[in-house]
Amino acid sequence: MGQCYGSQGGKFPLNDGSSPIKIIITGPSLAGKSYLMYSWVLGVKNIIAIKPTDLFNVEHVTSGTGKKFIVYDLSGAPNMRPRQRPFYEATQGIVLVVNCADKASIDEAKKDLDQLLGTVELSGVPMLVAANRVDSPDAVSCDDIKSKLDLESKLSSRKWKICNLTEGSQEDVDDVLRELDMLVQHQKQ
Ligand SMILES: Nc1nc2c(ncn2[C@@H]2O[C@H](COP(=O)(O)OP(=O)(O)OP(=O)(O)O)[C@@H](O)[C@H]2O)c(=O)[nH]1
Ligand SMILES: [Mg+2]
Repeated sequence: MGQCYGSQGGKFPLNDGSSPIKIIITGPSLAGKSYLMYSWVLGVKNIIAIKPTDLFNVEHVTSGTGKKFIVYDLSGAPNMRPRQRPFYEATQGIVLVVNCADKASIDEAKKDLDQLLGTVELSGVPMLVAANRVDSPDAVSCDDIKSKLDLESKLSSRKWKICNLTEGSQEDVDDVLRELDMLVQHQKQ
C-alpha cells in the first residue's frame, strides 16, 4: 500500500456522478505527469517510452471500482502555462507531480503550486501532491516535500493529500487515483 498523508478543508463540487470527474495533472517538466496518466490507462508494466508533452494529453480513465475520470495531462514547459488556462475550467481535482529525485524540479514545483493557488478557476479544488521517485537514491522524502512546499499552510483552505510514487508500483499509481477520488467526494459533502 502506498503512503499518503494529508488534511481536510475546502468547498464546492460540480458533478452529480453521471459525468466523468475532471482531473488535471500538472507540475514541472519531466516530473512524471504523463507517466502517471499512462500508468492509469495502460498499467506501469506496459509503458515503454513517453515523449515530452507539447501542450496537453487527454485520456478517459476508469478506476478499479468503475469510477470514470477525464484526465488532462498538461505540459510542464513554462512557456505553455498561459495556453493552459482554458483547461482549468470545471476541474474537480488537481494532481501536482513533483520529482523528488531532482532538487531543481522541487523549486519549480513550488512556483507551480503558487501559480495554481493564485488561479481563481482552481480556487478550493482538492489537490493531491504525488511525490514521484521518492525511492530513488538521494531523493527528498515525502515529509521534506511537505515542508519545502509548505503544504500544510498553503493548502489549508482546500482538501489535499500527498502520496508516494515508488518505481514501477502499480499499487502506488492506483492509490493516487483512489485518494484523489476520495478528496473529490469529501469536497462534495
Ligand atoms: N521508470 C520510471 N520512469 C519514469 C517515472 N516517471 C517518469 N519516468 C520517465 O521519465 C521521463 C519523463 O516523464 P514524463 O512522464 O514524460 O514527464 P512529464 O512530467 O510528463 O514531462 P513533460 O511532458 O515534459 O512536462 C519519461 O521518459 C518517463 O518514462 C517513474 O516513476 N519510473
Ligand atoms: Mg508529459
